[in-house]
Amino acid sequence: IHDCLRGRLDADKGTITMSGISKYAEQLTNANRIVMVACGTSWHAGLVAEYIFEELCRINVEVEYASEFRYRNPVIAPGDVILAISQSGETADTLVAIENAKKQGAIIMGIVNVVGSSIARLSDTGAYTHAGPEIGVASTKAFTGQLAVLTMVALKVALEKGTITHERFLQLVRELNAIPEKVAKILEQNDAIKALAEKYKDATNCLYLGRGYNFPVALEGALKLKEISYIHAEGYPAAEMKHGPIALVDSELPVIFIATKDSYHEKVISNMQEIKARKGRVVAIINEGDKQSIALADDVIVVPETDEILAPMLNCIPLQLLAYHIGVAKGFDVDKPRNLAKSVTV
Ligand code: F1P
Repeated sequence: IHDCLRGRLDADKGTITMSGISKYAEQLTNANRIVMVACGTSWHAGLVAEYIFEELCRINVEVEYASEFRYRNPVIAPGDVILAISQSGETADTLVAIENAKKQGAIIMGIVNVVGSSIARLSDTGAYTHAGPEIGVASTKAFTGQLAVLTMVALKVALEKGTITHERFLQLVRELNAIPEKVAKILEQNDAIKALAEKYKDATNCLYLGRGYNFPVALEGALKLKEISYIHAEGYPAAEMKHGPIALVDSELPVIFIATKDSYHEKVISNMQEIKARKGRVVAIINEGDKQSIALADDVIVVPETDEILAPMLNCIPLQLLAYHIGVAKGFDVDKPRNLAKSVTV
């Protein structure tokens, strides 16, 4: 996050500089629609960004799996901006999706980690995440980097469009600047999360639930568990639980709630009550002093408070650590999960 913010965010002056997007800044600001295309973890970052762009910029956003988008015949209209998100910059589905859109005249913006990669080269404009090399196959820090960059882009567009007040802009810039320190605080809890991993490592299924900005975090937590611990996991919007997944809940099922304080908190608490009433085992990611969650959950992981828009950057980290420690406890090579490739180039 430090590397990603450095040179771009000046919290003292309250400015964000992103030279990479300046060339097409006007098209982005006046975009009729932003279509985010990505795969896996990067797609989850796109989902969080959808909420952020809609909230701050009031632009219509769609988030598409590149692996579907490339084979469809999507309608690309003048004023559409295609935003490709990729850690490796080499994912074939994302690459072909943007090639197709480019042929139809769309402007392509790339949010890519690997400098000089194919997606970066094909993009008309964009910003690197500068998250550094991902050592493991499963994306982790790239996700937080993508969220930081996407948030900075949204903030710049919102300011330009006038859909955000200067005060709110400054408030978010200051909060963004405080994220690295808060991430470090979460990492200090490594041992406690390792102990939780021991407790839950024999689960055969896991449900991850969140609302709003934290719904994609639930998806990402479940994906990490699948990728590196080989435990079947599903991420769901907590509000959708009653439309099906609630049938899975019994005393064996761990349900991981992303329950940090935000505008959805009371609703998340009532979902937690529904799980407890069916004897599910609840692990909750919470903020300090959340008595309601503490009373309901079997286990909690406390993360520092931040603005709800930025919370996914913090909330994903204990979930990544949990998946990591469960994978290690089960004796798996978490850096090279079976059947997965760093960049899926076919
Ligand atoms: C997309 C992705 C990763 C996942 C795995 C396979 O990669 O699905 O999210 O962890 O490595 O590829 P990318 O387009 O972000 O490089």
